[in-house]
Amino acid sequence: MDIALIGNPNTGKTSLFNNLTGSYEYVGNWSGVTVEKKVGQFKNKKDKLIDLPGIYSLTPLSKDEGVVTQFLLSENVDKMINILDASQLERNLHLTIQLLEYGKPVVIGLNMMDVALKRGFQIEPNQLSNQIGIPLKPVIARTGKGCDMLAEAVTSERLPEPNARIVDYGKDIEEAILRFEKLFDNKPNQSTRWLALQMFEGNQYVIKYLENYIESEQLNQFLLEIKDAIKKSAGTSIDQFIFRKRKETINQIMTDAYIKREQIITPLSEKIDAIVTN
Ligand code: GDP
Ligand code: K
Ligand code: MG
Repeated sequence: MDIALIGNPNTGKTSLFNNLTGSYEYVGNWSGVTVEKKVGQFKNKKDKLIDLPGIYSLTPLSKDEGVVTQFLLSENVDKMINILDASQLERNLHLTIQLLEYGKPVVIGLNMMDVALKRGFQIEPNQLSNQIGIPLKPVIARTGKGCDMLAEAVTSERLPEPNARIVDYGKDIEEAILRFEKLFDNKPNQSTRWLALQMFEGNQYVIKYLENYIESEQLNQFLLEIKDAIKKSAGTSIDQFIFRKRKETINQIMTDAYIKREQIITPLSEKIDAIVTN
């Protein structure tokens, strides 16, 4: 199976990649750009791990976001590991939501657990996993702690379908997504919900891709109408509106499963051993 490793910059992707794969890896560039591509083999020798550039969101601002979007549009990925920095969870979850919307099975590697615990964050991995609705394993990629559990979770045969509707974007957008689905004669491989939301955000790679399926004039008209509707009803641009809706969902997740400053001082190593198992 092809498993992709995706996360924000500096979340420990390289450290995790090295921990999950054996020594074998090949290095090249992603097609058309000078961005390094790394593919390694899991220690089980059956599954492949594909390293992607670190990004905060899929909507392309630079070639790195472009590489990840193009990858999701063109390559056949079976599963994904979304690596998160546990000490920067709020910021990291914006990408997670976009991956859930993509619809392929995702497992979260909650990294930097030592940093988060040292800063006094109280984290409930199981509750966080339930809130987000997908498997989650706490890890410390720098030392390798928890990495075997993560490998086992992601390479196991059956993974739950992620909840692509984790964010309810409200009447205007939800109805537009339904109308969007009717514009296709032939359905693409990717989730139309994901394609619609990426298009609404202005992901140029997705818009270009959609022109293979829908006439660009019809696509532009459709896009203008929904942008207008959001401007009228919410007074903001559609990308800001989408960002805000995701933020509301993230805030809810954070309230229920995260950050409560700890009152009792337990030694750090004991806290880590209680939460991150080998
Ligand atoms: P990338 O930019 O996402 O590939 O992240 P790297 O693997 O290069 O890691 C960035 C920095 O964080 C490096 O200095 C790592 O040694 C460090 N790092 C990675 N994982 C952990 C972790 O779980 N805990 C701590 N304390 N540091 C980590
Ligand atoms: K780095
Ligand atoms: Mg790296």
